[in-house]
Amino acid sequence: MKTRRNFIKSASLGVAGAAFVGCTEGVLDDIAKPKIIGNQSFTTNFPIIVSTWKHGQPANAAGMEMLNNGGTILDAVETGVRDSESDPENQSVGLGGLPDRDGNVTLDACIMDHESRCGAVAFLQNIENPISVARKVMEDTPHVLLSGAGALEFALEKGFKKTDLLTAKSKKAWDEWKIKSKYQPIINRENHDTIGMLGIDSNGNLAGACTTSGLAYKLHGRVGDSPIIGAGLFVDGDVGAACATGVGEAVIRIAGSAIVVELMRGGATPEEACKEAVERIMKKHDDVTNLQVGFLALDKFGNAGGYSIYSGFDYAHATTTQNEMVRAKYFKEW
Ligand code: SD4
Repeated sequence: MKTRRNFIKSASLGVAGAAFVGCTEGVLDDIAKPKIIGNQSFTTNFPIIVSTWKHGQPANAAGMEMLNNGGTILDAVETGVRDSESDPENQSVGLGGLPDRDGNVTLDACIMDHESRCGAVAFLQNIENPISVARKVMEDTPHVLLSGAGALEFALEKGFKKTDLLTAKSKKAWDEWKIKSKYQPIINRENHDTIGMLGIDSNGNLAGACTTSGLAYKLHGRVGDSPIIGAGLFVDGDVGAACATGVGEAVIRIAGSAIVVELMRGGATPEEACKEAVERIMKKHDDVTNLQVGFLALDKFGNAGGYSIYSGFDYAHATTTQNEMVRAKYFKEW
C-alpha cells in the first residue's frame, strides 16, 4: 500500500508547481491552513465532509453528527445522504424523486470505502433509502451491484420496507410535464441535484456515497452514472475520492470519477482534476447545450475542489467547525 510519503513523492513528480488550489471562493481560506509539502498540501483539520448541491449542508451535518457519535466515515456518508433521500421536498433523490416518463420513481445509489470495498443498487423501486441497500450489497453479498426486481427482493429480505416514493408534488410535476412534453426525457438545470458525498475521518480514511432518482422523465429502465463505481463515485484510499452530478451518460463515457482520482494520483489538485475531466467531456460532445456535468473531489490531504461545465454547481464543505456552500468554477455561463 502506498504511504502518504510515497504519494507526496509521486505527486511531486507529476504536476510542477501545483500548490494548494483546493476549492474555489473563500471557504477553505477560513478553515484549514494547509502545510505545503512538495507540491501538495496537507491539512490536519480532519474530519472533512463535502457533498454536492445545497441539500449537502443538512446532509453534511447529519454525517458529522454520526462521526461525533462514534460512527465510521462510511457510516457518516451513508447517514449523510440518507438525509436527502428521506426528504420529500427533494425531487431528485429517494422519496419525492421525479419519476421516469411512465410515472415510476426508480433509484440508483452506490457506496465505497478506502479499502475499495463497494456496493450499489440500480433501477430500484419503492425503497426510500437505496444507499443503505447498496451498503448491504457491499457487506452481505459477494457482489457489487444488484438491480431492478432482484435489488428490491434483496432489500425486502434485509428488512427494508416498501414505500410509495411518488409524492403528490412530484406527481403533479409529472402530470404537467406530460401535457407539454413530447414524451421526451428532459435535461435541464433543475434535474441536476443528485447527492454525492465524500468524507475523510481523523485517521485519514476516506469514503463516498452517491444516490439519485436519476434524470427526470427518463426512459423506463434507464440507469445513469450514479450507481456505477468509477463513474458516479470512486474512492482510492491512497489518493482521494470523487463523485459526479449531471448528465450521467456523459460521465459514464469518460469513467468520470475514476479519471478524477487518477488525475489526482498524478499530482493534480482536486479542482484541477475535476476541470480536466469536465474538459474531456466537453471535447467529446459537439454540442454541450443543456449538458451540465459537475465533479467534486477530495484528496487524501483534505483538499477539496469542484468544477462544472455550466455555472450554478455548488457544494457543501464541512469541518467540525463550519458547514458552508462553495461555488465551483465552470466553463460556461448557464
Ligand atoms: C443521472 N447523474 O442519473 C444522475 C443525475 C444527476 O444531478 O446527477 N443529477 O444521470
